[in-house]
Amino acid sequence: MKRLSFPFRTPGVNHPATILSMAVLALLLMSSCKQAEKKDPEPQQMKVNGSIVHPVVQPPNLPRPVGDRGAAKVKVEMEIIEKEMELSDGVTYLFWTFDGTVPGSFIRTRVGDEVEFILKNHPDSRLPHNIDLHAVTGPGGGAEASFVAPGKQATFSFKTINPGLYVYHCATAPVGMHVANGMYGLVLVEPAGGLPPVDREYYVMQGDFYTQGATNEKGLQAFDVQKAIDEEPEYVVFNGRVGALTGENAISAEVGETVRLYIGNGGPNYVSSFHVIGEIFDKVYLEGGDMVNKNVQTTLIPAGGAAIVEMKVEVPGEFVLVDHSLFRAFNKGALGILKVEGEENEKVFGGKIAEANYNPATAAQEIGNRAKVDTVDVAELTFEEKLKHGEKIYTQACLACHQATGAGIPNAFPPLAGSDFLNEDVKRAIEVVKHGLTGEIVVNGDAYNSVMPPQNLSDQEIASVLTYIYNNWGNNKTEVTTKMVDELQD
Ligand code: HEC
Ligand SMILES: [Cu+2]
Repeated sequence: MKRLSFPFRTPGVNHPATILSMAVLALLLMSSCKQAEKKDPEPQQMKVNGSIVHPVVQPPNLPRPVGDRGAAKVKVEMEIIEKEMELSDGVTYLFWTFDGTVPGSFIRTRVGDEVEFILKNHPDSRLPHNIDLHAVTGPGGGAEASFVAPGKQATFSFKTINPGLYVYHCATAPVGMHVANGMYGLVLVEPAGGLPPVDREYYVMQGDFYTQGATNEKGLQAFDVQKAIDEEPEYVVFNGRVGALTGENAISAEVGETVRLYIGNGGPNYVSSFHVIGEIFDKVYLEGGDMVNKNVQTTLIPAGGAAIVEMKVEVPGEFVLVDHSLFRAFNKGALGILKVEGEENEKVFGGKIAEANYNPATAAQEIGNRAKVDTVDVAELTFEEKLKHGEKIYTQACLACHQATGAGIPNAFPPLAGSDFLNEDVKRAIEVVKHGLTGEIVVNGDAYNSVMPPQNLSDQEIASVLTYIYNNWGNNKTEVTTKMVDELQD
């Protein structure tokens, strides 16, 4: 740049128009010169220096950042292993894996690298496999070139020309089945100069699993092709099993750190609505590409796709990674924990400050009045009338929690069908419906420790709904009268 500025200082070049046009020219020259200086060669033309043996690191960990190393020759060796592992406690599955884990080990490269990929299929395998890397530009992403029978190995090479986070997976027919059995992982191609440094990085991949047995049915479970076709998985999990990222396996960070998650979705079927409860993604590299979105609550990760999310963790606590299609999270396994330790930060989160009853006077009065009117003025319904009336009340007031058949929901709402708690003591049952219930109770041997809110029903409505319940679903056929309800203390 210095050489260029010299002529403008020469005396004699003093006509305003000349100066202006020369200034414009100088600007143009400067900017084009700057571009030429900064611009790396096209990724295809990038020269490689030296060679590196790529390390094998087990998820949720991954190799160290590439940083500012130049493009190099990178030798990746990967071994296909078919092996039985736990899918959930007491539930095992014959997984097909890259490097013995689901997802397979994380491959970390930079743009311009020349990758020599050696895929080995363990002699104990029963099937041939291959690999399709979405980071590869070439037929099948390397699938044909890497096809290997048990006890064989295949070598192929490719140059990384598009930076981004990519899925790899087996692409041997039936492809869906190879993926459903766990054959996927992520490959990162960092841009020149690397990604901005962060304090922690983790590797998480979602997948859906199709077992012949129902969710949590113990023992070795076979793959169920019909459930896979119908897209009805028994499990939706992070990193290949229920609990891969909870309890002792939780990922961790300290207050003030920035955490980067490389999130992939192997599928084979489901799309993930990835969310971390109690955190906001400061940055999301959408779909693993160059575009960065900021301040995101939930990011969509397609099957066969990925995203990079970053969050600075400001307060301690357990932050829950979920697929926000919530029944997958709470019933099928798609849950993980990011455990953050460190000092509380009350400016960011003040915690619970106070707790009090909320009892609007108008509603309470209304209910009181209604109950009085009912007991004083309304004649007792016949048994048949109570059944009809009770069914209506049940549908309006109880069904949402206790379910249409009175079966309840395990661990949440106790059953009313054949309930020993209900049949033992009618006065207690009336109290429950009148005043609600909190604290631990045991119903048919199962403990519940939850809250049933007071139901705001009139004495007549309580008599009807309980009569309906007692005379259905195998209960003891008690008839509850308005008088019985009225006699109990309000
Ligand atoms: C918002 C959810 C909810 C609604 C609505 C609800 N319940 Fe409950 N119910 C519960 C919970 C939770 C418990 C257990 C409370 C505990 O753990 O202490 C319970 C317990 C009971 C019990 C005692 C335990 C058993 O299984 O026998 C009875 C009887 C009962 N409810 C009847 C009713 C009736 C009748 C209605 C409708 C008028 C109703 N509930 C509406 C949530 C609900
Ligand atoms: Cu395979």
